[in-house]
Amino acid sequence: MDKLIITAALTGAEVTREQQAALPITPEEIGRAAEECCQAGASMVHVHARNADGSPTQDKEVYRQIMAAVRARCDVIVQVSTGGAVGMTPAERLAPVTLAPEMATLSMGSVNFGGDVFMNHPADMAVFLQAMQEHGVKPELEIFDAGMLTTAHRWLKKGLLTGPLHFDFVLGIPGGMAGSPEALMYLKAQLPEGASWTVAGIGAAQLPLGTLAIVLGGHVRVGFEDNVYYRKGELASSNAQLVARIARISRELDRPVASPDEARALLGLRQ
Ligand code: KMH
Ligand code: ZN
Repeated sequence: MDKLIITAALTGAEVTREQQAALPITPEEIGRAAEECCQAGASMVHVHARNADGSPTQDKEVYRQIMAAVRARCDVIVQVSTGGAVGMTPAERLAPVTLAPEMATLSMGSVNFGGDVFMNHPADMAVFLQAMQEHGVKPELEIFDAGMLTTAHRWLKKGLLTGPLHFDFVLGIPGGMAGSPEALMYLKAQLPEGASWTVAGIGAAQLPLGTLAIVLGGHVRVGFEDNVYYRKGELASSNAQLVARIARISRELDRPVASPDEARALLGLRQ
C-alpha cells in the first residue's frame, strides 16, 4: 500500500471565527497553519482565500500571498480551490489557477449544498480543466455524488481527462452523498483503473471515513473546512491537531505517512 497522503483543508469558504476561533483567515495565518499541519504529517494543504473581514474571495492577489506565505515556511503541496463559495461566478472561481499552483480542485458536477446550489455547468467545468492543463496544474476531481464519478468516466473516455486521475470524495454535505462507509465503498468500487483517491468526510464523518480510507488504501483530508470538532461537543484546537490524530492512527495501522515529496511522486506532480 502507498504511504498516506494527508491533506489539510485549512479554511474553506463557509466556516466562521464564531464557529471555530482558531480558523486561519489571513495569508500569514494560513501560512502558519500550513507549517503546523506539515509538521504534524500533512503533505498537502487545500486553501481558500478570505478577505480581511473573513468573507470568501477568489482574488488572485490574496492567493498569491497565501502561496508565498506557505512557501516561505514549508514545502507542502498547495492545492487551490476553484469551488470558492456558492454564488461566485466561474471566472472569479478560476482566478487562482493562473498562478500555476501544483494542484487545484475541479468539481465534477452540481449539487445541492445545504440551503444553496453549488453550480458547476459542464461548459464551465471544461473551461476550468482547460485552464489547468494550460498552466500545468493537476486537478483533484471533487465528487459530491455518484453521478459525478460517472461524468469523470465519460470525460476520460472522450479524452477530455487524462489519467492517472486523483479524486476527492466529499461525503456528508447536506444535498450530496452520505458520509457513510457504504457510500465510500460504492465510490471506491467505481474508480477508473489506476486512479488515486482521498476522502473528505464532513462533520462527524471525518474521523471514521478517514480511518476507513487508511485501511482501504485511499488518502485522507481533514481540517476546519470540513469539520471544526475534535470529538462530539469539543472543538479542535487547530487544524494541526486533526492532522496529528489521523497521522497517529495511520502509523498505528502500519501505514506510514507520506512527506510532501513522496506525495508529489505518488500524484505524478512535478518534483
Ligand atoms: N465552498 C464550496 C461551495 C472546492 O474547494 O473546490 C465548494 C468547495 C469545493 O469548497
Ligand atoms: Zn474547498
